[in-house]
Amino acid sequence: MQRILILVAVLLLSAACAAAPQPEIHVIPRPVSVVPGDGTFRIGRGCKIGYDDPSLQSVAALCAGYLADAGVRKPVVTDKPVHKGIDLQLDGTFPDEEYTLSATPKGVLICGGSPRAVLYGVQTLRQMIGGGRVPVAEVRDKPFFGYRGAMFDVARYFYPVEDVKRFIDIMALHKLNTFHWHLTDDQGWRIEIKRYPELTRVGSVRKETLIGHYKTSDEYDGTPYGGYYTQDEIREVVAYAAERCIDVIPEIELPGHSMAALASYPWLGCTQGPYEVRTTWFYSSDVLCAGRETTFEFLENVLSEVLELFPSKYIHVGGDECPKVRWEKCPDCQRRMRQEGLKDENALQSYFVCRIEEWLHAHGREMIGWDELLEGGVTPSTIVMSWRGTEGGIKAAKSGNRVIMSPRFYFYLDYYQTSDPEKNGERLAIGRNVPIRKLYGYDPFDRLDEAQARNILGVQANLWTEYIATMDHAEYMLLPRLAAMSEVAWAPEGRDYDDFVRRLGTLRGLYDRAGYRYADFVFRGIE
Ligand code: TNX
Repeated sequence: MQRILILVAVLLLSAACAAAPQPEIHVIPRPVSVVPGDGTFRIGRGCKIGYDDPSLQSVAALCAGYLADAGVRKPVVTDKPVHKGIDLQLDGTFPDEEYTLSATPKGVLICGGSPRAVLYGVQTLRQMIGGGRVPVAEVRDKPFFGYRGAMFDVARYFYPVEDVKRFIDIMALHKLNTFHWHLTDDQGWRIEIKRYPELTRVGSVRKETLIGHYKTSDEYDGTPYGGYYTQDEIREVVAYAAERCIDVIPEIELPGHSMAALASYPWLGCTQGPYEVRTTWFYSSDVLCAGRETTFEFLENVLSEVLELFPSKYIHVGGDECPKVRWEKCPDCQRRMRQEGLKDENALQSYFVCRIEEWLHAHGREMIGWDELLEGGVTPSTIVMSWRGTEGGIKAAKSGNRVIMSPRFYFYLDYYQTSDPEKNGERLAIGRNVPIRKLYGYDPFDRLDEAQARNILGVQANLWTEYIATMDHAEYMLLPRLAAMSEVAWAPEGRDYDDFVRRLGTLRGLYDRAGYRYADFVFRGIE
């Protein structure tokens, strides 16, 4: 009798399960394919996460943390296959970043060509979990672009290590793989360099900060502001990012945007100072002197320490917005131009940057610079980051240079998010606006034929912080626009905005659980 009762109960229960509608699977960035099946896998208390290769240990640990965040009690990691739980496996036949995820009522199997691919599968799993269950499905996935970046400007405002880690976590959730860390600028030098202690003693502090917008205000707060990372902290961040399969590219700005360095060591400038760390935004006419050898010695010494800290293949040297007025009057710069047969100051800028590039090559690294570098000419090996628009990037890609597209009218997350910021209650921003729809619609292949398009390494969103002083505010500017950018980077073909917005609802739930701030304009239909 008892047996019959149990049987009836089981039958009733399975009928109820069959009738329950299969939850829709919403993942951002959109996977290559998702084939839903019937039923769900319930991730219960003590759910096991197994891995089959020691290189997956930290991915498994991250997975356990994510499950705990999603409400799973006490997930357990083991270095053996578990079958009735979550299995993580390496599959050497897969390309580096490709993975599959198959969820059955018994468990989830994630296979990837590398630990980073498996981690992408785990990030997808995070978005599939709802109410402690994973819907049965087969997911196949790989990214379109190999470079999927986000830049964080910690020079204008300083963000402590904990904030930077949060930024990296947010990147990992969106399957981005390159963190561009903007560490030096006119308003602050943020990285400890042992050989030049003044860079942080003097250069990391400005005596006060502008209140309001630099175009309309001349009011200052009268309060010193500063901060920097010790080399140990830098190492900590690089290791944290590496665990999340994210490369960190440091940016050391030259020859412009260098007031913090000039204030620390006035002999770096054409007029020899005195200089002070800039207290307002925009940039300064004073730049590194291109005539004196001491400038290059300084930069090589700084970069030597930087290379020790950052294992990344690429190093970013800025190169943007470098006024030439000091060079025009500087006898050392003019002598350099005569000696080197350089026709103008743009050519001098190229000379400057190419020298640094040569040095980086000699040390096994490659150089990225902003698109202004094109004005005086670049070498074929320079990687151009196109920010002033898409023109620079298109021109560079056509002439065979590798390019990262970061055009400001699409990917500048410091711009307003709606067309009527005041009415919509947006906080003060630098200007213009990039609503999420605009960002989502960016075409990275614009005006390029197939061969030229192959020079586009990828895309990047930039968070400049002139008007963003706290992590709360940074997250509000970043999310959910970063989600749109991640889809341009991961799955640029066949995008559909309405479908994206539908899927964004699920990601929003995850933002809420993780405690990430975000702007909700898109959810209220405001553009
Ligand atoms: C231009 S993008 C800059 C930054 C500013 C940004 C503000 C770039 C290479 N230079 O220094 O922070 O505009 O949107």
